[in-house]
Amino acid sequence: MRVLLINPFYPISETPSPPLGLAYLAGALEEAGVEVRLLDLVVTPYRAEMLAKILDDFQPELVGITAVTMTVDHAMAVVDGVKRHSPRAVTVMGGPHVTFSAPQTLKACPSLDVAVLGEGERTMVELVRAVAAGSGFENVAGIAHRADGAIRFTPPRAFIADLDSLPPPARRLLPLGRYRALGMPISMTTTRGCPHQCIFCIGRKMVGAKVRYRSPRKVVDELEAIGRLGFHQVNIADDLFTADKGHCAAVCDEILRRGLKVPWTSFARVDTVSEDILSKMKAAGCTAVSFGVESANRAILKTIKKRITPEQVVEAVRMCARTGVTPFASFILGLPGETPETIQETMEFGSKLKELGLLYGFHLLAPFPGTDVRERSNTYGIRILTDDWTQYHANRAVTETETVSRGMLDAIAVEWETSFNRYLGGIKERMLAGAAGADEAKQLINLERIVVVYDLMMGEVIETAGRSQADGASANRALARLIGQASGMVAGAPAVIREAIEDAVQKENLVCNVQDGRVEWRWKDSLPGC
Ligand code: B12
Repeated sequence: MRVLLINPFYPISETPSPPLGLAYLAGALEEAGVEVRLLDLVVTPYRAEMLAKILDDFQPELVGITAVTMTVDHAMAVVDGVKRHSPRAVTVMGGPHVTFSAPQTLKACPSLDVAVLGEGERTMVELVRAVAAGSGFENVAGIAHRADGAIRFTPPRAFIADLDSLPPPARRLLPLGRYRALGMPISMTTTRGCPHQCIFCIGRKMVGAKVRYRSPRKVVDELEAIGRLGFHQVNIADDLFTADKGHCAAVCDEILRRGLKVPWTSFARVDTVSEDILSKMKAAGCTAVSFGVESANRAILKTIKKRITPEQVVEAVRMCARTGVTPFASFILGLPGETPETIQETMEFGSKLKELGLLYGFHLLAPFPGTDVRERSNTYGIRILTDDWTQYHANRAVTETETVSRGMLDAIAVEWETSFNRYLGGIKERMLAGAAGADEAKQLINLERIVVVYDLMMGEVIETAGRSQADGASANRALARLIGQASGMVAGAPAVIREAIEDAVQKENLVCNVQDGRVEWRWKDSLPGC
């Protein structure tokens, strides 16, 4: 059996990491003897002909695609493309969006055969077996599918109790080299589950209220392996890495025992950290923790069931400062009960805490399917303005409260983005005047390089400009030629383009092949050792 897994497009501004959920699915499928390929449209441009070629070459019996709310339209378009070209391939969608909107998604996308709800490893293997056996899908738990012209749910599937029983994510199928070239982090998990009930999040419903733990030994085996891949940072993507201090400490102790030096970050709640655990995390390589703070207003914090106080936030930031871990806080504007005054309160809170070393950012409320805030929006006084899922990226308003309009929220988001651009503009001016600090200059150069590498990748510039006749000249000449050709094909200052390409070559993200008298430059996709 052959399965093609697809990651749909979403923009680089969301700092994507290699698709971990799909890698887990691929690992489970391979363990069951299935041949798997993966197409990642976050770092490879989508073209119908390219999809057709993969479908023709690989002939998958089943095609699975993942989606969050903001990517589901793109995912559905790709599913349409798959069905048009390979009508006999069974199409399956999974991930947090379809888990809570299966009937709507199946209705909106007639090319989609099955929606998988929740964790997918076991379900996907059973689906493949059902396809191989030519049986229906009614015995596969945890899905919604089409039967007799209707959409039917099968019984729910229990959460995977023993995470250590899962095969490791098959990362070698992912285009890791492309993510590394873009300077994105790589992610892994140590737990699944979240006991909290925040009304804007589907975490608990998606991964269960009971936290399930992987053994620290297995976690650190994985960290050790991905730590060798040359990513600048590992992101521990658990909903709540610090849910249990015992588990968190055990993972850190194992890292320390092995003497690993891998920089990593994690998500945390301000009420789950202590100075002890932060010190241990710091010693084990943790550079930053991300706290969901959401609001500075007590009444709002209560309504959204966040169950934290502004005092706990201040204390957590202080503890981070004392232990040397960078604290990052994310706020959501437009929550139930939001008024112009509470927005002001939250903004002032953020900027006050900046003095203690806090980095912070804002999102606007996006009421995703499955969240309490969407299901009971009227009770919460939230007006949902659109069901156009492409707008659910949380950077523009899709809701209003009684006193906070869409225009007001959008104006704040625009001002926030403009001030960041002003900040970058300021660095640029100082650089040109020779007065920029080393750190700020490095930040800007990094950002400029990311933009160039991304444009080269998504414009397929390397594939177009990087092919030529070998003329026996040196590798340096081949590189100079590539730089010359690419410079005319992407925006950006020639020096920035040259440095971005040279950097990618030096880090072996961009490699050169000379064969049969032809020079061929290409992005390195899979990385050995994982
Ligand atoms: C780490 C993380 C990130 C990271 C990395 C994301 C990435 N794509 O790698 C960053 C910080 C970049 C990020 C960004 C965003 N994120 Co985020 N993120 C998470 C988090 C905490 C963990 C995700 C993870 O790696 N899980 C571990 C893997 C193993 O699980 P998984 O990916 O869910 O896959 C499993 C199942 O979903 C299922 N499955 C998934 N795909 C498929 C496909 C098929 C065919 C099948 C059968 C099954 C299946 O099987 C997999 C294995 O069990 C989740 C919370 C959560 N509990 O899910 C939020 C979460 C996924 N993010 C969310 C959001 C909203 C975003 C953003 C839109 C942020 C924003 N602007 O608001 C962006 C969008 C980026 C994107 N397209 O993914 C929401 C999604 C809600 C929704 N309905 O859209 C979540 C659920 C959190 C929440 N608020 O409720 N995120």
